Amino acid sequence: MEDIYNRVLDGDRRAVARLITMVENGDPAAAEPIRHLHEHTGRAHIVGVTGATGSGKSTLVSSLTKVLRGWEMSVGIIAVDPTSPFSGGAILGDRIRMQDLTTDPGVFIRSMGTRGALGGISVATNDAVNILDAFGEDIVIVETVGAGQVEVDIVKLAHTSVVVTMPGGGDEIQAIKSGIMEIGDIFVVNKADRADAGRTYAEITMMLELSDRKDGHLPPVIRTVATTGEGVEDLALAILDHRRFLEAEGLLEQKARERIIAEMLEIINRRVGDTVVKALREDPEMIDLMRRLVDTREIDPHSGARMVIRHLLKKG
Ligand SMILES: Nc1nc2c(ncn2[C@@H]2O[C@H](COP(=O)(O)OP(=O)(O)OP(=O)(O)O)[C@@H](O)[C@H]2O)c(=O)[nH]1
Ligand SMILES: [Mg+2]
Repeated sequence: MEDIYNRVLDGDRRAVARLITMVENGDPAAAEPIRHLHEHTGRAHIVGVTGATGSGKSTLVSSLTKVLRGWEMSVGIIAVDPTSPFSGGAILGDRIRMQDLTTDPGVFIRSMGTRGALGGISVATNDAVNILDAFGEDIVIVETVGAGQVEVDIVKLAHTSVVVTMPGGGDEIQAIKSGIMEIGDIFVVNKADRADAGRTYAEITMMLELSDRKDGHLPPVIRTVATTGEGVEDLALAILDHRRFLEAEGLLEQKARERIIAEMLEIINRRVGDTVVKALREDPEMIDLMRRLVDTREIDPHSGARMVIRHLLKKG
């Protein structure tokens, strides 16, 4: 157990799978190996792939991986399935779609549930990305179903965010509402074999031209047919281009820093939440506070919250 991190660093795939299972289960024994691996992270390029259910993300990730493998890059894939807390049906579907990759030693595929973490990219997903990074993958791809906050969260995790849309269905309008236009670094109109793909392409291009990007990067819009691989090489090139852009502007470093800080804040959030819940249940002073808050209504929720925080900091 002590040397699971050495095995990860030595390229042992079973150790990688085992450690990811440990972080997924919240196993405290994962803390030590994660700590050791941290100094070996920061090399992989992290690509987030998000978009509506059924837009073809998994098929696209699969063809993209084949292109990257052709360029001798190693690829780690994490498919985050927010709908299912455990390995469910959708994951089985992903396995089938990505099946022809599983025999390639240069590809590591893993599905993870978000365990109801309010749609956010969970701490476990972050850990899994770090493990694959330390393992030595050149590219780590994280696939998530776009469901509002998740798309925004993925930016904190990814260096390059790819937003996958498909013709029709009014997805594009939905996308603007959820602020997705501001967060995507590359837009894909997948299923470009469908008749109405041209219109979707034109709409997205126009919206991007109108939107005001803070980083000065006008995202490319790429048409793909994930099932045949058409356009997928352009997507791979756009990802490598975006990395060069980030490097040239000094943004890669900045993103990496923001990501580590976001990760720590999320862990703090989680820990503080657990500590508060535990205190409210078990600490006599807190139980009394709850009584005054709920039963006698002497304390309002704002004052109650302040008192809880003060109490916990004092106990520190
Ligand atoms: N015609 C056409 N069908 C496609 C294309 N890409 C994917 N599909 C099909 O679309 C369906 C959904 O593809 P997936 O790759 O599972 O989509 P997804 O976005 O990963 O789906 P979820 O993970 O469930 O959100 C499958 O039946 C694919 O074969 C494409 O470019 N053209
Ligand atoms: Mg999928």
